[in-house]
Amino acid sequence: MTVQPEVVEGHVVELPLRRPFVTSFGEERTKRALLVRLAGDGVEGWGECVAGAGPWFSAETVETAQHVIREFALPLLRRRGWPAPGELGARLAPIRGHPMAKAGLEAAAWDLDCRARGVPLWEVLGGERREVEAGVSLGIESSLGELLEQVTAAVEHGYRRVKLKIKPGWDVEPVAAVRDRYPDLLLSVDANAAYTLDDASRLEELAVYDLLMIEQPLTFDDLVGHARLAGRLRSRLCLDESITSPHRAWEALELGACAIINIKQGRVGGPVAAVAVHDLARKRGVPVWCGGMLETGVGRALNVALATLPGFSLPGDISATERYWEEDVAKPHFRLTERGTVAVPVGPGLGVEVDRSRLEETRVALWTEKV
Ligand code: OSB
Ligand code: MG
Repeated sequence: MTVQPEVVEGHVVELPLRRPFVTSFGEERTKRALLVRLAGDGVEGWGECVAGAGPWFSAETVETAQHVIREFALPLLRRRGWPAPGELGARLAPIRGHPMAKAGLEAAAWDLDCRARGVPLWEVLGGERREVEAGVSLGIESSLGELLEQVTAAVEHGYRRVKLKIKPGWDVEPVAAVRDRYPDLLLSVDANAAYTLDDASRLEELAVYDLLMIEQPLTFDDLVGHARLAGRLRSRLCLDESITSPHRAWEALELGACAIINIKQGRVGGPVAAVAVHDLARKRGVPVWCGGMLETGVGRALNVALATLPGFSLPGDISATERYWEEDVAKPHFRLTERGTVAVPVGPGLGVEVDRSRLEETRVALWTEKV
C-alpha cells in the first residue's frame, strides 16, 4: 500500500553558512539546496537533493537536478503508476547518471511512505541504534592558528573525529600541528581529488601522524590510480567522489582502491543504493561511514537514519545544525549529545518537520508539477 502523490514541488533554498567552507575545489559561503516535496492523501514527504550550486564536487548541479527530475524522471514515474519507494531507483534506471537528482526524489518518496504508515525511516532501512557518532569536517583555513582554533572548538564540543581538508601546499604542516596538539584525536584528511600519483611520496609523509584514513586523494574517476596509490602508502585510503553507485563500490573493492568507504546516499543514487553499498562493504568487512554535503535538516535527518545501520562503524560527517547556520529549514535542530553523538529523531519518516516560515524566508525558486 503506497501513497499516491498528487503533486511534486521543488523548493530551492539558500542558507548563509556561519563560516565559509573551503575545500581543494572551491569556497562555499551560501548553501544552495533543492528540497523536493511530495504530497498526496493529506500527507507530505520531503527529500533533499545534495547536488551543489556548481559542478565541482560532481557533474550534477541544483539546476541539472531539476531539469532531470521534471523532464525525465517524473514522466518515467507517471507512465506505469507511482512505484513503492524501494522500486523507485529501478524505475529510474533508464536515466544514465544523475544519482543526486534520483536520490532527491527517492528520499521524498521514502518520507511520504513512512509518514503515511506512521513508521520511522531508520527502522524501515534496517537501523539498529538510537544515536550516531558525530565527526566534523574542517575546511582549509588561512593560517595554522585559525585551524587549531577550529580543531580546539570541535574537540571541546566533544566531536569524536576530526577531518581536515587538505590540498597541495596545505597538508603535512596542518596535520603535524594538529597531531602535535592532540596526540590521541581520531584524525583523518580529505583531499577532494587534489593530488596525482606523482604526489605519492608527499602523501606517504602523512603516515607518521597516525591518520584514520586519507579520503579521495586522486581524481573522481581514477579507481586504478587509487589502487596503485594504496600499494605505496601506509595510511588507509577512503573513497568519496569515486563511489557513484553500488557497482562502482564493488569495482573499487575488487581493485583494492580503498579500505574504507564514505557513503553519501545522494552520490550513490539514493537510500536503496546506499544500503546496497553498506551491505556489500559489510560482507567484505570493509568499514563505512556516513559522509555529508552540508545538508539542511531534511538531508541531515536522512544521513542520521542511514548511519543507524550496523556497518556504519566509524563516526560520520554528521555535525550539529549550529555548526552550519543559525536557523535551519527543518525542526528540531540536530544537537550534539554529551557522548559526542547525534540522537535519531523519533517521529515517522525522517522525523523532522519543515518550518514553513523559514522555508519561505530562504526560498529563491519554487515549481509545482502534477504527478
Ligand atoms: O568531500 O566530504 C566532502 C561538503 C561538501 C562537499 C563534499 C564534502 C563536504 C564535507 C562536509 O566534507 C561534510 C559536512 O556535511 O559537514
Ligand atoms: Mg569527501
